Amino acid sequence: MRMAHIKDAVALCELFAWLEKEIPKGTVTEISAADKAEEFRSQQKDFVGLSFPTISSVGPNAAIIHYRPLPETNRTLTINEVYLIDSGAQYIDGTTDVTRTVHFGTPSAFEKECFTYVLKGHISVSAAVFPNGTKGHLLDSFARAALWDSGLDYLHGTGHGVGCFLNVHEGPCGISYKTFADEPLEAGMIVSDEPGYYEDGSFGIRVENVVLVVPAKPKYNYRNRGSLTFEPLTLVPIQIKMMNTELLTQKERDWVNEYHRQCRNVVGAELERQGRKEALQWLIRETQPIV
Ligand SMILES: *[C@@H]1O[C@H](CO)[C@@H](O)[C@H](O)[C@H]1NC(C)=O
Ligand SMILES: *[C@@H]1O[C@H](CO)[C@@H](O)[C@H](O)[C@H]1NC(C)=O
Ligand SMILES: [Mn+2]
Repeated sequence: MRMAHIKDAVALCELFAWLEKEIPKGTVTEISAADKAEEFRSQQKDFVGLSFPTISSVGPNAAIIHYRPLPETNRTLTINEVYLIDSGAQYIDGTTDVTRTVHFGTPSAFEKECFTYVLKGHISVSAAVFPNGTKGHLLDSFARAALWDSGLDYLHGTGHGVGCFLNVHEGPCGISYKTFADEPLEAGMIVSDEPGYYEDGSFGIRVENVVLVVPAKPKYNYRNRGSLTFEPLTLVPIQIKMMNTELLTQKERDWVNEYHRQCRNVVGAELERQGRKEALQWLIRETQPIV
């Protein structure tokens, strides 16, 4: 699973570097961007196919949660609208599912504010330390707290189980306001962490990583039950331009910097090995520390 996620990140770094160059020409559409993502993934070792139809959506289309581009709805990507791409692949060594929300021009203050609440929720789940045996259900509100605090929310679950060269959506665990498919989380399980925010008729935001449940070692060990946390398997930069860093706490800024350091080290080494220079430059630029 780790290797599959590194290869998948290579493909997405290539995609974003390519989009940055091509979008100003006005020739990239939701469908052609999705096709390009598939083309880059298919160049990776042991690629078998997509793990689900790509959600490639710009502006108001991204506010439709289960949108997928069709010839009738296909919009052109521009430097004026937020772009959301939720995509993944099957490799013989693992399954991926990742969402990134980016702007190729200048996002509005409101778009950044909403993005930042979503990011805070994503981090809150990803960095959570919780007792062994906790059900994912209990973590769902962690992902929503920053949005709720401002009177916002999203109408879907926060995470689903992910198989390894198996179903991209699978049980027995999940992170949802619903209580079904909710076996207790155990070390070694893999789930997604994907809060979002959708402004009807305007834009959609989602930040999704696939994360591995790992043992944690907090200060105490109440009744010897042990503690767990998550380790991100997805290693794709989260666009700094979309963040209002003033709304982030020091702990959240540290999380972003540590996450980006890992993306740079791990995916950077693979980009270098594969000789993908432009994507490597893009990765280095997108993983500068924030203050
Ligand atoms: C998507 O829209 C663009 C124009 O914006 C058009 O050139 C292209 O053919 C469309 N693609 C499909 C598959 O309809
Ligand atoms: C969690 O609990 C299960 C079942 O009691 C046990 O097998 C496992 O080792 C525990 N994990 C940790 C990290 O304590
Ligand atoms: Mn997902």
